[in-house]
Amino acid sequence: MRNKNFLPALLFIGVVLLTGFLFFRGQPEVAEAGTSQNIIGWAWSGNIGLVSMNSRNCDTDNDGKSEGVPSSCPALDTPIPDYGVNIASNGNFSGYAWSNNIGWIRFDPAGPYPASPAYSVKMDTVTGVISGWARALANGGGWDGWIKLDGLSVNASNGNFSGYAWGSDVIGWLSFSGVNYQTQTTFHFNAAPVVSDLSVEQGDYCSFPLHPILHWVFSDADSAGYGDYQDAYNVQIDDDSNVAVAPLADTCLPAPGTCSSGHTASSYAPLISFSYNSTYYWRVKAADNNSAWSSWSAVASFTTPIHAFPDPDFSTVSQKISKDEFVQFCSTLQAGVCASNVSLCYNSSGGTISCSGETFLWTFPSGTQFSTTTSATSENPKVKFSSSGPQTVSLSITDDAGTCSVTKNITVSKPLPKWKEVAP
Ligand SMILES: [Ca+2]
Ligand SMILES: [Ca+2]
Ligand SMILES: [Ca+2]
Repeated sequence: MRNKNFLPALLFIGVVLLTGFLFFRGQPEVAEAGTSQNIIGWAWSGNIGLVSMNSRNCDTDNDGKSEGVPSSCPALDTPIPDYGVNIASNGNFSGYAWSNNIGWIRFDPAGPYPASPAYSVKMDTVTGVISGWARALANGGGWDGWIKLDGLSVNASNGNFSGYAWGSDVIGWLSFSGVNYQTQTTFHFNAAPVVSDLSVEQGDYCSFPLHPILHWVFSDADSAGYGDYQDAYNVQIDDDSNVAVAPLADTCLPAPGTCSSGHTASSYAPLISFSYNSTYYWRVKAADNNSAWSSWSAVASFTTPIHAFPDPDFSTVSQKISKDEFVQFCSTLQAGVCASNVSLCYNSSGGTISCSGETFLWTFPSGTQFSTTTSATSENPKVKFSSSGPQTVSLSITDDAGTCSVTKNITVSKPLPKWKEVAP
């Protein structure tokens, strides 16, 4: 500990006299009760002695009266106001500590601040490192009362403070951990989330281009009890396994993209154009609502279907379809029966080919009769409707990439007359 502080001795004495008056009389408004503040214990300075961080140091049963111990506390049953220093969930300090020598020390004093940083005391909620300014309220008469908290931190595993603050010549070095004193907090340190179980949903590629949907599982030790949830994510996709370098897509570019708050979905549908029969690689990381990021997941991969899905369609040979009359349905080119490939399938080169030879399944209204040579699994069935009016007909085609279907409404007319009436 340095001792270079006799210069302002007169001021120091004045402060002591002033705070003797202040002690438990001119107390500032204390926003929170001592029990609701999460810092307790003592700090110590060679110049001003012990600094109490919470009224519970001397009033352990919180009945507003001192227990009289330890010896730095007011005598037994001396009234004690509720006070204390608190760390909010965002790391900002508030509240007051008490020194028998210099009175109240406020941990969220208003600026302007005497030097950088330009803020009152706060803690990094991940590292526990403390920075910013506190201020002794007895400042004045040439003493600014500022205390710079720099080189001070909280051990996230046990809440113990360590290190020093510098409080000008009056206070000197203020230590938060020593043989006979310790400042500590019950502040809950945020746990970083974890992403796992990456999966890809390939879905239906009949109507839309390739649109794999990427899924992951977000977990956070603080979900239970503290309600943590995913608030941002970053997905990178690439066509080589080195996803980190020059990815095809990065959801946080242009910034901030999905790295900004409010991105709670644990799935993502990439907007890039995928190719068939190709392998893609991806990884994801996510942040909780306290802005703590997970590590990147391991790189996962998926392969797109070997080619585009079938594009089924059909027509009828005759324009007019009548009840109880056979009508030829056409899906593929068949010599002497159907004139063209109405349905189209695809090969691995991306070209269109006939669907002939793939798996066909037709659905006609009940009561529809097939010709003797065709059935519901024919490429080009010939059928006779048993009802007139609008009828629903569907065709699905399955190839080695997938299954797609088409449904159309057919209008079936009343039966044709069996004979023409001829005038006698
Ligand atoms: Ca008490
Ligand atoms: Ca968390
Ligand atoms: Ca790459």
